[in-house]
Amino acid sequence: MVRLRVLAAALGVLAVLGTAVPAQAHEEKTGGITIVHPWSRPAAQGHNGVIYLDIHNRGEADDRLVAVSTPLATKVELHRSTMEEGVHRMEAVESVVVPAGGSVALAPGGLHVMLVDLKFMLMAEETIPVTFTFERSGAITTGVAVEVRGDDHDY
Ligand SMILES: [Cu+2]
Repeated sequence: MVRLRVLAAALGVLAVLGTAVPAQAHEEKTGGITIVHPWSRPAAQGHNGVIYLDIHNRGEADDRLVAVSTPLATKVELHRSTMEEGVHRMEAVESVVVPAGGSVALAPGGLHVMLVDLKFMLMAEETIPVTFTFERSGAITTGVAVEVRGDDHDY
């Protein structure tokens, strides 16, 4: 948290985040949308990072994740991983639909948020500030935990 506060101050994002970047942000809500346990992996400055999360929609209309932003990356894209003839590829997608009364998982090997050209190293056990914007329900800014997991490192 100490390093995050320094980064946040340096980037001038504290005004946006207030004082609260919850370290254990397992659920955040806006409108009918709930974000469940967003997490990232350690990554080096200048490399790409990744964010995974589950999104639930308790609303009565479909919604779409249309943008993700963080001051820690030069650019943020929504990607889908595919496997074609044994070759791992990623393609950009414009948005991710979250069906009414349903959910969508951004998880290793499938949909994910790509943090392009990190401005800072992502270290294990840090929490990074990220804003998720939905077409109908608006924006949620929350802390995303940087975690080391034992699975392989494909996006
Ligand atoms: Cu990707």
